[in-house]
Amino acid sequence: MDDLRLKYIKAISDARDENALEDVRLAALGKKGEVSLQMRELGKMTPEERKVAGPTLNALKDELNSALNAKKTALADAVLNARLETEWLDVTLPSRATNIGSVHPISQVTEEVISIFADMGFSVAEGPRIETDWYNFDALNIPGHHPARAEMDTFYMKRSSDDERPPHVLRTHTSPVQVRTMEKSGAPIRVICPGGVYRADYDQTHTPMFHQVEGLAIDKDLSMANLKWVLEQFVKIFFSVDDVELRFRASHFPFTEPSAEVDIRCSWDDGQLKIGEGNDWLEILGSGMVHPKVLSAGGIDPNIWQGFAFGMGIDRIAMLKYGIPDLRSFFDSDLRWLRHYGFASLDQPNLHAGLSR
Ligand code: 2U9
Repeated sequence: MDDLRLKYIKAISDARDENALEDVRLAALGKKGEVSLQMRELGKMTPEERKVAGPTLNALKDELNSALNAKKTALADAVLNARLETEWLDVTLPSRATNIGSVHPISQVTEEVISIFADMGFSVAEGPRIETDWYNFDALNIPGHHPARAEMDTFYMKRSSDDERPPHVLRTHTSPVQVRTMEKSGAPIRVICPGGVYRADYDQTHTPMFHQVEGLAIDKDLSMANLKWVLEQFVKIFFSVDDVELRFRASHFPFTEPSAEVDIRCSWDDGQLKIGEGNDWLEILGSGMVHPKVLSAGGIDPNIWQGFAFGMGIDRIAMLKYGIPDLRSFFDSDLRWLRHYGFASLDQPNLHAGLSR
């Protein structure tokens, strides 16, 4: 037993790595290991012999196990120490330059608009950019022969030649999202719908894709007065002015009756726009009371419910607020432009910290 002990204690101490140590363990304590075989011999002994040999063998087994564990830890420490001596890092070196992206003004302004209307109880809805002609036109009281359809310079999707159904369209406004909201949730409603829209038009002030935010409020007793208050709040907070005068000009949209275009008082001095003062007017919104036919199309009873709607161009109000001169530059993906007009990702708008930098 003493020989066995000396042999394995030495083998453990001599083991150079984990594999060698495992071989020693198997040779001593594995199923066919020498110590394990000795344990098996206990059964053949007389009770007296077993009384002496049993505890001695168990003690040997325990001692070898402890020695194996201690050696295992020592080997792992040695490996780690070797690594620590060869691998090192100079934490005082300057870090590599990283390219930090910026938030596009359209995303920034969309978030600003959302946070202002959210504060007034409006939620946000989104919908598909490829729409049926029913959601984009018919449900909004724009029938097939209506001049608004032609005026909107619609992009039509392609159907196969034997398909008689009317083609899908790229939505020309976000209004279909409000129709879908009416169908889905019914009245009352407070919702705004921001997103990209498409019209086949390209010049200094038009791009074939641009962004709108439209709002819809439906309830039993809403009027133009509520519309005016909501828009006044919006303009004041968005442009950070204490007071601003709104001018409602009678207009016509198929989906609202009556309809009004909304101008805000402003001045243009030395090409510098000031909101809320001066003798000029700036058109920023279209609005009106939702047409009864549109309520019906959305499954809402116009004899019980009524409400207001409005729409504005996000790109346009972004240009006005941040002094961006050219609409088309929004969509050029010019890195220098994005760095100049973009916003820091941690500078997201919230009403309490102030909307902008
Ligand atoms: C439903 C009912 C009514 C949305 C409205 C306008 C007036 C409007 C333009 C502003 C500038 C579009 O970006 S722009 O070219 N929009 O003038 N939009 S009322 O009316 C709706 C929408 C949906 C169900």
